[in-house]
Amino acid sequence: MAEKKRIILHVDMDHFFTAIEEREHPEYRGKPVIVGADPKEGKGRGVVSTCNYEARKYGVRSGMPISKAWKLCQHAIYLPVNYELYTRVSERIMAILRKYADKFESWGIDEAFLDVTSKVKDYAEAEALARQIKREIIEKEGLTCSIGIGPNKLIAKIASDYQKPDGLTVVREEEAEKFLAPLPVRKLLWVGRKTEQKLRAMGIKTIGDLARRDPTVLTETFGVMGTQLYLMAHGIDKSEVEEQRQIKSISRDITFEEDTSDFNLVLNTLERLAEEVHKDLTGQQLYFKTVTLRVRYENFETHTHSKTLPFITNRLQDLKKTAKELIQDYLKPERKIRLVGVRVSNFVSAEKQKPLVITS
Ligand code: TTP
Ligand code: MG
Repeated sequence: MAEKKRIILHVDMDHFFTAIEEREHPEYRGKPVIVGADPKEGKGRGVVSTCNYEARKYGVRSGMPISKAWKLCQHAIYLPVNYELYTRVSERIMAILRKYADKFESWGIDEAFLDVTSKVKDYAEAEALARQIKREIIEKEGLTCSIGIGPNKLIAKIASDYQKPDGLTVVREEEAEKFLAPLPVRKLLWVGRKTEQKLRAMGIKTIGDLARRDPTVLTETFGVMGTQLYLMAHGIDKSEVEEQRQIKSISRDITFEEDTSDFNLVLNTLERLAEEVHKDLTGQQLYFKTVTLRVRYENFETHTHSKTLPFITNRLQDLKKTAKELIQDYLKPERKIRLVGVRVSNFVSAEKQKPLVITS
């Protein structure tokens, strides 16, 4: 007997941080809300983490300098990032989602893939299941999400983004190519700006344009990624929904809305990311030895650079200092930065290692 076709759901919470803030403060509803760095009357450093859909009407976006958001929408409600609260809500939502799946994979703070193949008989049942999930999240957490249903992770992820907020999009295997065809190539998960430009120069704007190309030409131009792009354009993705193993690392990164050579902005953002990683770390009672910095330049060239400390620590100042040391070589006036990230790893649990822990 042929193996049963997979049915995958991708769940993505709507404007997650701001939706939680609106839930906690109903008086914010209907007004533009922005979570991120302090705008300081337009002089603020740092970036927008996210904003609600009212703020998006003014052109505000994730990763934008907060000073630019201030120019676009001064009357918005500006709030600091309350990562502890968002993480708690995220954990509860993941627990709700996990029980609906054969295999479950969380993806960042507000997204997850669910393989529901054995739980449903067909797409109609999968759709009913998705409605039930949406209902449970509304009832228990008062938050909306968007869900995509498809034959693999790629289609499910693109489908969840298709109608937002509070969306539900079902794409059966036989509809996949038609669904993808009119969408811009950017929607294929890892097509960045540079690849997009290259494709555009070849006259390829939509996923359909890409699907019609000769795969050998794509491979000649893009190497292995060319084959990958061709398969994705045809809606093919064999990757499995992978259950999580033990936490090996904690990381945060941010893509700037516009590539930047403003090093104050980069350093300030790096500090904020370190603070977020640190909160998570203390929440999980972990101590680290290794810090890894990630920098992506405007041409998508990505560098990671690690340093392993000679001691274990959970101190924010160790994390900040190491991350700042690691970034120095990458701050070049002629090279704009697109993304910056920080990761800690090489963990020792606090409980096991109490006597060794350095605290002050
Ligand atoms: P997203 O799912 O990308 O965004 P969102 O949930 O705010 O909005 P949407 O309705 O379009 O899904 O990211 C989830 C959360 O991660 C978001 O609420 C804030 C945070 N985030 C950052 O801190 N920095 C970023 O650059 C991005 C993209 C998100
Ligand atoms: Mg989201």
